[in-house]
Amino acid sequence: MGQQQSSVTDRLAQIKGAQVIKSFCYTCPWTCPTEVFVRDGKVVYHKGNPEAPNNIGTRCAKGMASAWVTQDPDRLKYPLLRSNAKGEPGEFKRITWDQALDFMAEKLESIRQKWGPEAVVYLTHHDPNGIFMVQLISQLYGTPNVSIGHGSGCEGDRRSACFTTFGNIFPMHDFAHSQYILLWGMNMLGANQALFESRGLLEAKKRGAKLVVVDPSFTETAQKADEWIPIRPGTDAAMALAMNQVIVEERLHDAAFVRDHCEGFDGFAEHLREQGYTPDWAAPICGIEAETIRRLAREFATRKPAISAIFKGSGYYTNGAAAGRACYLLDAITGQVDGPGNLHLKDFAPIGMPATIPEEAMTKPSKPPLARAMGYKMTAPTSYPVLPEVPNARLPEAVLNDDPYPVRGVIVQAANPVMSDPNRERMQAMFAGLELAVAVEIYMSETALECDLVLPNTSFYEQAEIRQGMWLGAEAILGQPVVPPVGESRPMYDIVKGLAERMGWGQYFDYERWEDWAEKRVETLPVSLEELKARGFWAGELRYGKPAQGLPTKSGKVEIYSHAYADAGLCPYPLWQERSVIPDEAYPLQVTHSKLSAHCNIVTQNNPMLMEICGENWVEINSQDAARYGIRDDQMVVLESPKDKIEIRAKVVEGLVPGAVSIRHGHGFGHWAMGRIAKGKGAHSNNLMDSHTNPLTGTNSYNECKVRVRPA
Ligand SMILES: Nc1nc2c(c(=O)[nH]1)N[C@H]1C(S)=C(S)[C@@H](COP(=O)(O)OP(=O)(O)OC[C@H]3O[C@@H](n4cnc5c(=O)[nH]c(N)nc54)[C@H](O)[C@@H]3O)O[C@H]1N2
Ligand SMILES: Nc1nc2c(c(=O)[nH]1)N[C@H]1C(S)=C(S)[C@@H](COP(=O)(O)OP(=O)(O)OC[C@H]3O[C@@H](n4cnc5c(=O)[nH]c(N)nc54)[C@H](O)[C@@H]3O)O[C@H]1N2
Ligand code: SF4
Ligand SMILES: [Mo]
Repeated sequence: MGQQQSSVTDRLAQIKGAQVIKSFCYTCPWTCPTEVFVRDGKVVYHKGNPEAPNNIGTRCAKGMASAWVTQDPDRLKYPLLRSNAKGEPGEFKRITWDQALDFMAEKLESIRQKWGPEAVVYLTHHDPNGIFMVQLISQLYGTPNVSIGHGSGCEGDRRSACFTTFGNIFPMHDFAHSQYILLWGMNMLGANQALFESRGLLEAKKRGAKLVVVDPSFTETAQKADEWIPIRPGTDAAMALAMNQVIVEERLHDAAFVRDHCEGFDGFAEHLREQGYTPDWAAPICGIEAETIRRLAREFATRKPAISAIFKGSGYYTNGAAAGRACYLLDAITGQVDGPGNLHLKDFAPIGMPATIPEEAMTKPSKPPLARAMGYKMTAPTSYPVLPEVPNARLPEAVLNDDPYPVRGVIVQAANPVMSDPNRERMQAMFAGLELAVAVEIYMSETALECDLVLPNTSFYEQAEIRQGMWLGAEAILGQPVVPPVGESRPMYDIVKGLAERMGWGQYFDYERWEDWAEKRVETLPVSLEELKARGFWAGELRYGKPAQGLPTKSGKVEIYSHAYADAGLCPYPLWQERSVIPDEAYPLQVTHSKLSAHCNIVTQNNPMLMEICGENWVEINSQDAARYGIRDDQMVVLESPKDKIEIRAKVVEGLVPGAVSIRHGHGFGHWAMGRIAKGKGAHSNNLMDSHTNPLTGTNSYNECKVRVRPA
């Protein structure tokens, strides 16, 4: 098949008179390998790489529209320095790269002198080549505060659940081989994950697998499901614990698997009994009948291979860490871990670091990372037991109150916390309070507007990168520059090289061409750079059955009993707790969020093709609630929380739990910066919420918010 497909590539290249370069898409975090067709320095066509297991040649609408980024007139072209007072929306003047890097190096040095290296934080999400900055700012400069995975802004709860249970930070999903798929708010056909996973889900369904979607909303995925379970928001932990209880009580668990590969099954059985986590207990909490919970538990335990999977749905609340663990414990006690058709414990490719820094040149941090120092002050250690990343929404405490210690510099790359984190006002106040705020961006983003220095970054079409591929097995993928940089924009490896030269560390970043560092990074891979360039990816063997080989948890086993929790003085088994914000008479509706298929986060709203498909966001409201509050379909409404209000279009739907509203892609629209197409379209919802974080993981809790609604 590969050969046949690649001849299609050759024919297309001939017809288009174009050169084909293997690369990958980074419009969303799933990084599909691609073939990019280039003629006269322009992208004339691009498609999925047919040989790559991630996407098998397919792409989504966002990826198909992505080459716009190489020609968007609103892209940042030059380094910019603020020319007005902090706290006001920035006015900027153009400066040279030399001036920009001198300014940044001097500020970094002065912060280190005054406050220590830990007073600088580096945040990135959409993180091309963030690893270069991590090596500079963490290993050499000496701050422990780097967040390259953006865990607390995103899926910290899911990662922590997977990490504490299976010792793996990145769960993937072998849906293609499943017989029973239980998704807890994971909207695979709306907010798509890796494309082979979405395709696998649909293939499994065609084969006769059962798909059950637990979600307050009748989502794109629920619409394709055999059964939609309209759960009350923030109550997944209760339902999942009750399902565990049925499986244990009726001895439907996998006795051999829990004996050989798990720690703590008997203790968990006791815990469920003691706490009284039965379907009758859970039913009124979740709004799901006890008999349905019982039936689903029995089905899940007996129709194998099965998978119980989560993404952000359960993690949007302050009780999301326990919910995530409870959902994964269904996989654990039924022995459905890392086999074909199960939750898959991803293997990672051994990609080397770009810089070799000798031990004696490294600066050891003298203070603990913020994730530890800010930790939940429960019992003994003050620490987030399970997520070693900067808790974003609490960063203003360090900047504005010096709690737990002063932070004075923030470097943000390819993330936009002023728009994506809860409580915009607090984030803006934080940026105003910094001695150095730098945005490395492709647009003048809402966060860049608050910064001192804005550095234009190349897009993924204009730079090289080697990174982990988003496939079940180990995989390395290569992104290659296919067109020249827009304006004077630079890739991170050049920005870091310029900074390192000024800060006395130039010898560690002494590459001339990108191939120089790339050669080094692939030394540890069983493939040469030439082979990677020709094929675009390297994929290792797909391995199943890791629990039998020992897991990187403290016990080496699947931890039903979590040592990480126990060591932090917490209950080692999941406990049910109410979330923080409960609707009341004044604000009777619970906010939920969900993403849209034609957009990715706050990345795609300046793309005219995607905006033509979906040009604004909206709020969904159940028809009963709409009638109660006098709301008509397609009408503009005011959504008001105790903190702020927004005007947004309403869609009246049947498929939503009464008492909840679903703001679709609420953080991604209503831009007041970015570009001409994005600006002013739709409504931005994140200032409705206060800065709630999950007490165990430090993750932002975007749905901790209650509102009332009225016609605008
Ligand atoms: N097209 C597209 N794809 C994307 C993205 C994108 O922006 N667009 N973003 C990417 C990123 S960064 C991420 S993190 C992932 C996120 O992937 P998902 O987590 O699948 O996406 P979301 O839309 O954030 O939330 C999923 C669902 O959770 C439901 N939900 C809300 N509250 C609850 C609850 O209490 N219980 C349950 N069971 N469900 C609940 C919502 O109704 C929604 O349908 O998607 C990635 N893929
Ligand atoms: N209310 C609400 N809030 C949410 C969510 C939600 O569902 N609801 N989802 C949360 C989730 S899951 C996530 S992951 C976060 C995402 O939010 P963030 O982590 O802040 O990041 P992104 O949306 O990925 O991208 C932000 C910035 O990256 C820039 N960018 C795009 N490509 C490049 C590039 O190649 N180089 C550089 N330097 N910059 C680039 C864009 O211009 C944009 O300003 O939002 C979170 N916030
Ligand atoms: S899934 Fe993500 S990486 Fe793949 S084509 Fe779509 S936007 Fe690009
Ligand atoms: Mo995310």
